[in-house]
Amino acid sequence: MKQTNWYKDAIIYQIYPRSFCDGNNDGMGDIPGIISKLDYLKELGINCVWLSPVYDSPQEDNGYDISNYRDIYKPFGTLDDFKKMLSEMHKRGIRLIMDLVVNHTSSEHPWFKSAISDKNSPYRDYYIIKKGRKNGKKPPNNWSGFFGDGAWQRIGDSDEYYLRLFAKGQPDLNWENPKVREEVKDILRYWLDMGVDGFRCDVINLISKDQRFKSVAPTIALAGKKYFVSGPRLHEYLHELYKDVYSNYDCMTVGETVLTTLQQGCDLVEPNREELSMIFNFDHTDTDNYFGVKWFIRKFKLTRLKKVVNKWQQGLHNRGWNSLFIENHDQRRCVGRFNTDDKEYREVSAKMLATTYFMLQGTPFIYEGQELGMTNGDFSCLDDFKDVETHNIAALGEKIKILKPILKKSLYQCSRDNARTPVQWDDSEFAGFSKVKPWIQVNKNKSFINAKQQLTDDNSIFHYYQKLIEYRKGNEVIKNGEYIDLLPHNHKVYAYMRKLDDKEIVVVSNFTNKEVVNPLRKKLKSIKLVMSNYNNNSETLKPYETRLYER
Ligand code: TEU
Repeated sequence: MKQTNWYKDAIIYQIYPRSFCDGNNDGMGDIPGIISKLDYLKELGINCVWLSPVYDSPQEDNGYDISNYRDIYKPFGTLDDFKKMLSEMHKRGIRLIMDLVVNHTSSEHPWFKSAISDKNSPYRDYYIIKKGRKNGKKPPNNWSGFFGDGAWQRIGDSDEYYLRLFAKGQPDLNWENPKVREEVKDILRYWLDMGVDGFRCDVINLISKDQRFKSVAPTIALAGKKYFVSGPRLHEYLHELYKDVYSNYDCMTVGETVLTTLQQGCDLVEPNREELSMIFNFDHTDTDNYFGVKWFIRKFKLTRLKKVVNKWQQGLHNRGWNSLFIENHDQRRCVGRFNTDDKEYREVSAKMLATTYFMLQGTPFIYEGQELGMTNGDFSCLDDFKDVETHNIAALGEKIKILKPILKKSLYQCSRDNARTPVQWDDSEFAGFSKVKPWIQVNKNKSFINAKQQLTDDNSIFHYYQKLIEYRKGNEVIKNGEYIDLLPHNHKVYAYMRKLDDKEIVVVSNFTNKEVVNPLRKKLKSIKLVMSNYNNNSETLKPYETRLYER
């Protein structure tokens, strides 16, 4: 099948189904709710949706724990609802990529239930089950998981443990077993044959584990990562999926690849290697923390951000394709982050961040609510949080007393639930998300931050995104041009150029809440101003001002 690489022209909107729109008023978002908002998405201008998991699941990790890969979680709807949604999307020129979560299943998946209840089960070897040390009193090694606790779970009171790099209910699959790989391929074909257009591949660079399962010297973050991040057979497995499945469809894949170096990133996306279409790297979201641990908040520094953006923009140019994002369901909201402001300067902050990442090379992703400038949640106690990771970290803080004060502040600021509050459609009691109390609380600022208001306001963040999307479509300079950082050492202003033949695009963004003299004022004299978040073309940049120029 000919690969058209349509994803290079895609603008992808991420839907987190629980929090998007509740069609049947049970307090939880669902597929009928999504269908009711497709015209809204069409109006925004996006042409592809990434749908976070809708598969059947006990929801320990909101669907990233799948118990049936071929059916829909009932509160979200039925397979028929899903098919209707897909065809309604396609009718509107919107493609759909699914979340593919195959590093692990749910512990409620029939494979796992069989694997742990019967030592002779054919599914035993679908998982990674090992004898513990000290007669089973200690886990097989000292690896830690991503959610703040150990990576191994004891099976009952036996001396055996299963590996789970995330929550207890997320046992890792054993990709060494060829049968597991065949199962995954069947799942992929099932959805591709139904008409879906690709996959966002959850923590896909964790699927290959070093088979020696050795302990490591204690570290601050994620003990054992060198044995399970980008493991020895990762590239082989990905190529196998490409060869046996993806190559037969005009589809795309975006790998969620945590802790990836540029070289590893190139190896995953260089087209001739036939692995993935693109990856998400997280270097820019780690610029405001220490040791890659988001809970250890670090003061933002613009030059640090520029450095990692430069690395990936220049490093992948002409080698492989990039993805661009500043929010998702695991990150806090971008307004109020990267030195911006979610109060007085919220609107200009949202527009400035949007312009700054939208003109880079790669496929932009917009997370639900980002196009409205939604803010972090207003949680006031631990019970307000629903996320398994947040509760695990809170428990860890209790256990290791010295962490408690550090964690308390960052828990509220960095909890993933900040991005999971219901999308604010209007100013009614439950923000037009639902008629009943939602599964997680609605932000109070729905009274003035909501889609209904923004659709009627030409100057809104929604309309600003709409213009950026329109500008990007078919623009060869943005798609293929070179990227040049114009002020690599400037701590206040981010300015870059995109250049293709004799055409240029320049973005200038003030990342501070103060006026700053535009350092490029002389150079930009004869260039045309295309878009801005202020009505200002003076030599001074207002707080969080952004300007998009072209020549
Ligand atoms: O996230 C992978 C991942 O590494 C996250 O744990 C991330 O580091 C964390 O959310 C930051 O706090 C993916 C999904 O996006 C996430 O929602 C799932 O919980 C996780 O995989 C397990 O499937």
